[in-house]
Amino acid sequence: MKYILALSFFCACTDPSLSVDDSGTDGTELGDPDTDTDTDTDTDTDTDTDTAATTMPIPVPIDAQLIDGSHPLLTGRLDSGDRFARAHIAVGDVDGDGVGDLVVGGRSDDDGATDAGAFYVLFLTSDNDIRDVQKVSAVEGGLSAHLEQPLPEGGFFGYAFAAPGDLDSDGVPDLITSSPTTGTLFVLFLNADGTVRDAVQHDGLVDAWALSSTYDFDGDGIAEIAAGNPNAGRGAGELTWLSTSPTGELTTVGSIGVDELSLTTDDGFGGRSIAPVGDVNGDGWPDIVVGAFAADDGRGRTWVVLLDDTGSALSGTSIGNGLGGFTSVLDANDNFGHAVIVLPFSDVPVVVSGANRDDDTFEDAGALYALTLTSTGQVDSQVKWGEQQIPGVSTPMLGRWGRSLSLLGVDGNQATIAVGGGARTTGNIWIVTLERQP
Ligand SMILES: [Ca+2]
Ligand SMILES: [Ca+2]
Ligand SMILES: [Ca+2]
Ligand SMILES: [Ca+2]
Repeated sequence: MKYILALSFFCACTDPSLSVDDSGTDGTELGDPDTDTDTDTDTDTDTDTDTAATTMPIPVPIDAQLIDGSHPLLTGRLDSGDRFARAHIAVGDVDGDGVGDLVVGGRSDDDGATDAGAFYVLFLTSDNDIRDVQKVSAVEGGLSAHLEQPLPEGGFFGYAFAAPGDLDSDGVPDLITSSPTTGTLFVLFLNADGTVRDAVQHDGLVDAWALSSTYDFDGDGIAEIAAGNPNAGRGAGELTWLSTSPTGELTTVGSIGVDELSLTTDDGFGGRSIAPVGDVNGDGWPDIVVGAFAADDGRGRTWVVLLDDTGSALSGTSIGNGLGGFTSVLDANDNFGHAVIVLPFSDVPVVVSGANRDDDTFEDAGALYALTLTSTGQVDSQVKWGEQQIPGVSTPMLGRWGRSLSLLGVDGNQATIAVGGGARTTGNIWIVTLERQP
């Protein structure tokens, strides 16, 4: 048997289109009341100590650039409550200019109907700005001509994304997204200008609140898609494996849930983030990390799930408050694990997990934790990136920084990621450059 890491997972990627990732976050839907009754007393005594030594495996944030509704290319386009950047993904180089592009969802966009949803293709420049934007919604971007019915009210189109690569080999990367409230998945074949050339719609497979393109277990050249439904199994949550094809078919080929892991009701496993992590335990088969942000009274957990050659779970380790070697203190409703990505450095991969309702600076400011893992999936080292430690980032009250994450690329000792914030406002996204220090 063999597997092919999706999109050259461990390459020293200079092309952001090679990045694998998924999304992430948000959440008014599951235990995330807008009428926040959080009664945290903030008695954290975090001991986020770096194990100072030679070259630190965990990089340091060195730059952050904000893209929000004040950007000249977005002015007047984002409305309050659109939830821009609830999820986003490095889809690949759509326009073929050599720079990978970023798809950013706005699941509560009101084009066509209230909360019908939308996404934007942001054509990035090499200095992490955007040079053009294409919106795809019920009324823009050529989508509606290919749908069986209009995007419905409350469908949250664009809630989660997977980047499967160029499925149909026409030179333009393609995209998979979801309307989780209607149980619909969309395989979208894109044009080089970001509009939709064709769409294949699938109803009834899975309510996908998280999506990720992972590994090619069956060796057909296309990585299997992991879809997370945190509401499955009375809220224990479940991951569903989907195999896709060059024509946009999707077939269920397996699952991971309460039968495989020690999940309990309301853990919310699979919501709202899943990411490939490489071969953690060195058995030759690639493994995954999966968020469970609702677990433990909303403190949240991040699972490291060891897989066999078919994607079945061999075992899982949950990382959280007092669990899995994690040494920071999580408060109730911090939502650790709401967003998860992996920085695929060639030697030691770094897991980044968002706790977008961290209150250590102020209410729901948000924070990120960066972790390296032992071969058993426990935390080996960890660093917390709070608001004060990110150059240029000043999150507003209720900033929810880190509600969503995506990986733009890794090049040597540098990584570039996108970080969503502003959950209760219009929404915003930061492009953050990280660098390992000698
Ligand atoms: Ca491009
Ligand atoms: Ca294509
Ligand atoms: Ca496959
Ligand atoms: Ca493994």
